[in-house]
Amino acid sequence: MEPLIITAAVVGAELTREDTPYLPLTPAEIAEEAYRSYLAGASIVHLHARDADGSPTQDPTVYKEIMERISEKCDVIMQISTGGAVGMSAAERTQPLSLKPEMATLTTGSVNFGRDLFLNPPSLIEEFAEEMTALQVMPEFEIFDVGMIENALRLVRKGLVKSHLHFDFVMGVPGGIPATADHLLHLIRQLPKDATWSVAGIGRFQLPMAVLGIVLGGHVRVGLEDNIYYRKGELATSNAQLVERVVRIAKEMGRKIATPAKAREILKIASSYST
Ligand code: KMH
Ligand code: ZN
Repeated sequence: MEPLIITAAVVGAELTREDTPYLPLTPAEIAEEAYRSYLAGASIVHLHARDADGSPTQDPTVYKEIMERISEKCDVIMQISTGGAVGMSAAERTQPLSLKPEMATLTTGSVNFGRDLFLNPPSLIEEFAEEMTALQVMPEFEIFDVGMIENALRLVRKGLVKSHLHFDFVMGVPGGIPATADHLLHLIRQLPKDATWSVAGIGRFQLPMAVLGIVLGGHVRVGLEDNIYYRKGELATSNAQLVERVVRIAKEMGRKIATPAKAREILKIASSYST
């Protein structure tokens, strides 16, 4: 099996300090969490940004500060969110693409998101894909339900995506595909032969889905964005703590951990981010 790519989703858009006191909010805090996750074994960091009062923002100047701080310290792959937060406009969501990160998320369909709606109609998806391709930003397809895979492949057939195909299965969002082994196997079976995939289990499903990702030859996403607990009733004290556990389990099972350079090779990313 290929070395394991671990993505750390360090902040997200929904959580607050009331949910967990360990959530990074300022650019310095987010960059530090990203760096510590890298030291723990993450080769990709999935980034959201927060404004001065802690609310989600897609302001490229905030992303720029986060990315500069991270790139000063390490060569981890930076993947910005184009999902942003529910309710943001399409124009707002794509703003940080102007920074030309190596990767960005691309959710290929709409999905109920708890009590909200995460809206991604075909016109928006196509526009995002075109912009990423024009800027040479590699999309990671965020798959919240099975139909989103076919939507992603439609983009490829239309020539709107030309990069290596990498899918992240986000499983266990209330409104999306449940986090079960059966559903994961079904998702994997829908992928083209050369595609790669990772799995992000939400909440208490983070650990079991990560273990399945390791044993099935996929890759793994963990972090506070998806899950704030280390175990039932015990908050995780950092993103790195969640990454470290995946590293330990993977090594016990004989799976090597990908460095950022190895992850670039697996994902066929040509060049690294430069400010
Ligand atoms: N915050 C969610 C509405 C992404 O980063 O692309 C969307 C999200 C997915 O987190
Ligand atoms: Zn996200």
